Amino acid sequence: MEDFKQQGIENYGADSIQVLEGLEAVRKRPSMYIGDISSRGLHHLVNEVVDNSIDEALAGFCDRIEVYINEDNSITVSDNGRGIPVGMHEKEHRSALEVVMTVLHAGGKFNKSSYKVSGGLHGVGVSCVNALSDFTRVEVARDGKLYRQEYSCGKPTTGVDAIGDADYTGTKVIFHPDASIFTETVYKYDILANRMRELAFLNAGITIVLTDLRSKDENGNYHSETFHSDEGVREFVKYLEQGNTLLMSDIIHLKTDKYGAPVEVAMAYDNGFGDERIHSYVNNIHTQEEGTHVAGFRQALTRVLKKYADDSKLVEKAKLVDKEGNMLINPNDFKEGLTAVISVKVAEPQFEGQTKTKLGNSEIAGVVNQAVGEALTNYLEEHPEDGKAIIEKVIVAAQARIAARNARDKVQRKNPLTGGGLPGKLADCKSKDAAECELFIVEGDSAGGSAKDGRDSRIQAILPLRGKILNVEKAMYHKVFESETIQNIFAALGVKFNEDKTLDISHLRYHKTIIMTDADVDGAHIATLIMTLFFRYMRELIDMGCLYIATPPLYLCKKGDVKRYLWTDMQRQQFIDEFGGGDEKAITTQRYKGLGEMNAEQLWETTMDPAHRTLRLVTIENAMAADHAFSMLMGEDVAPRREFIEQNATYANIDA
Ligand code: 0RA
Repeated sequence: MEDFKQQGIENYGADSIQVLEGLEAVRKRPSMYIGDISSRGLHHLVNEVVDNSIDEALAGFCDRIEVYINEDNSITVSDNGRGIPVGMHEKEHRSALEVVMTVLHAGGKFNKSSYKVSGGLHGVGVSCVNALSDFTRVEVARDGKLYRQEYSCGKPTTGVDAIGDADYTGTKVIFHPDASIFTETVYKYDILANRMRELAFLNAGITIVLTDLRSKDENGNYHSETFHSDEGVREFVKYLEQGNTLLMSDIIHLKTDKYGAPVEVAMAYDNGFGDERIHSYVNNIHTQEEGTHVAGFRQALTRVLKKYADDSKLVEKAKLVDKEGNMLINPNDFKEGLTAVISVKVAEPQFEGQTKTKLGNSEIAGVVNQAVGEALTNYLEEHPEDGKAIIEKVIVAAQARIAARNARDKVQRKNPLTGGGLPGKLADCKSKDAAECELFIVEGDSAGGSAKDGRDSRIQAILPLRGKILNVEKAMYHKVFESETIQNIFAALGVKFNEDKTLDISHLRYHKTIIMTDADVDGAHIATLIMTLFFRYMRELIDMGCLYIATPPLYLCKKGDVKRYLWTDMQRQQFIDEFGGGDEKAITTQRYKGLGEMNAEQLWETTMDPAHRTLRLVTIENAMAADHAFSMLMGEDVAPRREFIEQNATYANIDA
């Protein structure tokens, strides 16, 4: 009781913390609380706990958070904050710690930080995590003592026990997700690392350490990374631009709350020609569907750059004006090569849209517009060389847009002689029901031939590609539309591009596009080029789950009458053990170097037959990670690419 009064918590009054719902409700309908019970939900549990520590940090009482993936796939999150209060809760007649851990939505009512992460997306609090864990232990170091309580499925199994002394403060939560609830119970390091990295960029000054205790490397060390940013979202943009060449001397960065809400924005132009990459956040939540904060950013960007371009007279010189003297520049011309991170804190965020990740608060548009307008104007004044470089880039973008319109018109004009504009190389399927149709994009003409002969021609279409396709990460927008290979892909799919670059998929011809390349480094590279094309130009199709990668086998192993297609070296070793008594020479192995070595029947059996094949769905778990990966893999700088490939050496192994 004393405890709360000292902390000023009495303001909330005993009534404000009510038993709203039992945790049984959470166990009955977990998806309602954490989105889903698959991998996403599993990882969401960690975010939910870390968010509480971040809130404590934002309140100014914590600067270090440690996250461990334990050997049994339980998770430990500890922080050096004040520690969850353990004193008696007046109305509930039990420890505040127990209330926070076992009552839905109770946590938020205690901790008075105004921009709570936990007000956001799922924001259900640590009690939800407790409900969905078959074991939870909380340790609180506070007032010189260490307290501990344990739970099972959200129910306390011990009291709040003082178990020792502590000369520090903080909270440690250990939870083990309940396998009877989750369909996936193995944590993926990378998913957690991406989120921790993002949180470190978004909350400058906090150190987050992630350690995987499940396995050691050859030196006996656990895999561990420390995420910390002194420069906040400025460093975030630096990270996203790694591998690209910046067009300007510095990254534009602003951080202010003088317009009514805390706003932090960083932005830079690079010399690439892809569309803008804007990563936006509200209270640390990634706003995938954007919203008023992004709208405000765009308004300011267009307004300030338009004025600057006008004043510079560069546009006139480039003859990009009509008869009335109006600039032939449109807002999209400011998007090319732009990378920006927008982070705002909103006291009562309204989230809208399909995935509830679109900020609706109208006042925030003005806040961001003013903040960015002022900072950008000042920056351009102080860095006229950068201003000039940006405007020149915008001019090139406008010229490219006009060139692209011509190229696109050419592509999109229907040609009745070739079946309504379909590419001649396409072996189309008979069905016209897009929902059941599949397009195989196949590397090489010879593999294309086998695929064509082996397919189910009712629903499977084949588009063979010759050689490499254009790297759209480096190519100018209109070059993309001038590339015959890419024209063929767009035309076969039936997609079009509007004047504002948005994608029109109303005439999409296949709901599945399957990339089928050789299982070697070149094949992996071609697959990456095609994925880059989809990521930068047809992102919606990835989001809709329309893009797949075929997995052709690496080996055909035989022993007598037994014949098996095998995909990994481990499978081959098993075959050797099982049928050759461990002797490699006792079996025959055919190693498929390329798709072309398989005949039509083999290709159908192993790779194309919907009843037996394995397709890998291409997803974007995390737009930030994908953005970074594509810049690194496909950008101009060789050094980070080499480093990246060395660290993620799975491609190299394919050819081993
Ligand atoms: C309620 C009140 C106070 C702090 C916290 C909760 C708190 C919760 C979590 C969860 C993870 N780490 C945490 N750290 C703190 C304020 C306590 C005070 O005023 O001393």
